[in-house]
Amino acid sequence: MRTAVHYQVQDHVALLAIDNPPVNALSAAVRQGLLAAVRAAQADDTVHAVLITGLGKAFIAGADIREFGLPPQAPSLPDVCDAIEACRKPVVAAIHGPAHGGGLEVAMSAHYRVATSSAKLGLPEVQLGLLPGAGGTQRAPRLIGAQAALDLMLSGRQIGAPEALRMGLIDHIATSDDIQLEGLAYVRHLLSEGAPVRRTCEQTQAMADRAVQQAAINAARADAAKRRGLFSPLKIVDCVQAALDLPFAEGLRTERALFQQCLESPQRAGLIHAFFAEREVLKAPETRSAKPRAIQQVGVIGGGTMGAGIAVAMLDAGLQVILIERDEAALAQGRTRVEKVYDGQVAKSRLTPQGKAGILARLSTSTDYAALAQADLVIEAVFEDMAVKHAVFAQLDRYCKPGAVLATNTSYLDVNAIASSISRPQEVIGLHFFSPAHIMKLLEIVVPAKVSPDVVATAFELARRLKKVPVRAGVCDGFIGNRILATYRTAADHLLEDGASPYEIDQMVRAFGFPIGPYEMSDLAGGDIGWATRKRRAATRDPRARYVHIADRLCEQGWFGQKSGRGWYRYAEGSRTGTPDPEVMAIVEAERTKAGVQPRSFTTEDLQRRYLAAMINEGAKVIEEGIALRPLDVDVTLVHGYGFPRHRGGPMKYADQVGLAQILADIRTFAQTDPLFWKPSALLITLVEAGRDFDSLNQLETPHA
Ligand code: T1G
Ligand code: NAD
Repeated sequence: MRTAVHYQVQDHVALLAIDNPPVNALSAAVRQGLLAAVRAAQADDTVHAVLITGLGKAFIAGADIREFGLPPQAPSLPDVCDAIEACRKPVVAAIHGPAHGGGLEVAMSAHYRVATSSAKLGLPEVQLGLLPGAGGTQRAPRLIGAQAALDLMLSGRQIGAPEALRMGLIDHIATSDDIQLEGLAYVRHLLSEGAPVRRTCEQTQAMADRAVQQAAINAARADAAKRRGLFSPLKIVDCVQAALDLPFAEGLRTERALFQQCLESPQRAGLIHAFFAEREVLKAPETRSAKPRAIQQVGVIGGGTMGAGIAVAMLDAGLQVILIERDEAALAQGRTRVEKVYDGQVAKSRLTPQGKAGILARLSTSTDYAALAQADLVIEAVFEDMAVKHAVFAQLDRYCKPGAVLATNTSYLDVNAIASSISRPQEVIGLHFFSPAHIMKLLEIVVPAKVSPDVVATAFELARRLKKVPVRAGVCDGFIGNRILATYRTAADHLLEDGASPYEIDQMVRAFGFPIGPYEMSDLAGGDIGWATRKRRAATRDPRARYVHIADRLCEQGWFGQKSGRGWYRYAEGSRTGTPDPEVMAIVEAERTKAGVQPRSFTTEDLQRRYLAAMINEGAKVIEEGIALRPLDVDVTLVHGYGFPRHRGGPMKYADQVGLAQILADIRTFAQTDPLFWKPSALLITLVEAGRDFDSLNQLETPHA
């Protein structure tokens, strides 16, 4: 059994070294080891002081998140922190790497804190639907004041050592990265100064001015109330109010009670699912079996909406970029789109003019594909037309060096067909970015049949360098995200024709936690894109399938959305906020009559159940067909690419929380009027019959082959 906390005494200093790789999470074994070590140091008369450090790359990354939801094991972290604080000998926390959540709470319960210059400190519990539940909400304000403490706990951001020193969170910045050595030196310095035990719970200076503290709490409460249905932020504010109003021990009791409420909230389960899912998606089979190729020079074909954004993403990652366009005019527009992004950053003082020049020095542009001869990877983002894609790939096959990775940013087209159109299909992969490509985190890595594993591994490594969240997807129309989007958007259109208004549907979707609804999204992206897709699909559409013509009617009027001043909503000159449009409702009513539909009213719950059931059912089909490896891949895709509220974990996690039997029952009810659209997923039926949930598939080493 690995020792979780190493204990030794050196020159009257008890050295406690936490050893729980990879990030020294505060598992039960670590808590037991820490408590035992503090007690041993306390009882050992030869010990004059205690030093707590972490081995490996971290001090402590917090409580062991995997333990949440499991039966608690003693000692609790609050008890460990109280024991550290109560120690009658000076305790020093020596921090390197991350000191997050419970890790920073351990450090704050120590009497003094030293950190390396590269240390990162934070209280990110809010990102897990929790709050600092080991005294952090009571000790942080006593050390740094209510405002700074609330900022750390409500943003979840991590700060560096210099900022931590300025705000009084640490006492000293080490001069080298050898934290054990630096920690020992600092302890000796404190002992030589006769530094007393300094308990954080007794600190009052930072919260002395009550009016200032109360003002900070009131401001934070107002902000927290605006955070779209999130549970824990307001609880954090309540805890800091208790820190101001109550004696320490009572404040701790308030914190414990509110922590328990957060622990029981479904948001905690959703956010922790999202945390681990974002790490599991990185582990595609190919990343285990193959080595990525080196990428330094990248070609981008097409400098339009996506090409320019992709070029910026590559430049931001420090890569060399060659932008290719079909003619000089388009090339100039492409370069201008790229430069505009950096001009914006300079204007907001996020980048200096020299910085901008340095970045653009790595950008070259051309209309000649021969310029790509040394590119390690080339990605095309030209028109969504198979003939254009084939023409471009023929050029790439002719000019690119052997071993160059050839990628397509297509949204829907058959990547297998694109790959088979050239002599080296094993080098072709889909890299599906989302608009704006330099901002949106999601990257669908579309794996065609003939691709070689190291090309897939290269794509995942590129995603890491671009700081994207990659999801492995198989080839089908729309891959994971756009395929599911097309289905729940169709469900919305059915509801629209059956009697709901686009505005109440958008409202329901926003109330559920999405940033915007499907009709607002259409107006933002441009209704013409969906119209082009519907036209492209018309030839292969199942003639038995219900088809709602309302959106086509709007597009025939040129009402594409924000870009044309009206779509589903009307937009005042220069405004991005639309107002409901009675002329749209007139078209909706006319189409209902044409379709012979007797409109009916829907409750918000009716709308929500259909919209989500469509999303979940299609998600299950995407998994059963192997397009997505696991349910968590669908969750990460919808959360990072389609605005699905992160605190619900994703559609498949949400389905587990509702209960798959309920979801299937709803689908079967809806199928009574439309059996084709509402054909239940075979996987969903199997899981319900087996009494299992989607999460049971996430644990599988080889996803449900
Ligand atoms: N518990 C369990 N596992 C953890 C973990 C944790 N706290 N942190 C990381 N891991 C796993 C992670 O899943 C991955 O596993 C591996 O470690 C490496 O992580 C009472 C309630 C510290 C910045 O929110 O933000 O304390 O995939 O890939 O990029 O108040 O990990 O290899 O199997 O992310 O170098 C608060 C969470 C907890 C910090 C390092 N703490 N961790 O990033 O590595 S709640 C957090 C991180 C709490 C108390 C409360 C990051 C990191 P695997 P990684 P990294
Ligand atoms: P766009 O019309 O804005 O840009 C396409 C660019 O390709 C144009 O500048 C055009 O001049 C250039 N081009 C066309 N043929 C070329 C050729 N033979 N050689 C070099 N350049 C050529 O289109 P977009 O929205 O950027 O979409 C590009 C691709 O990305 C499409 O496949 C689209 O489906 C996909 N995509 C779009 C989005 C989105 O939200 N717009 C999101 C993801 C993926």
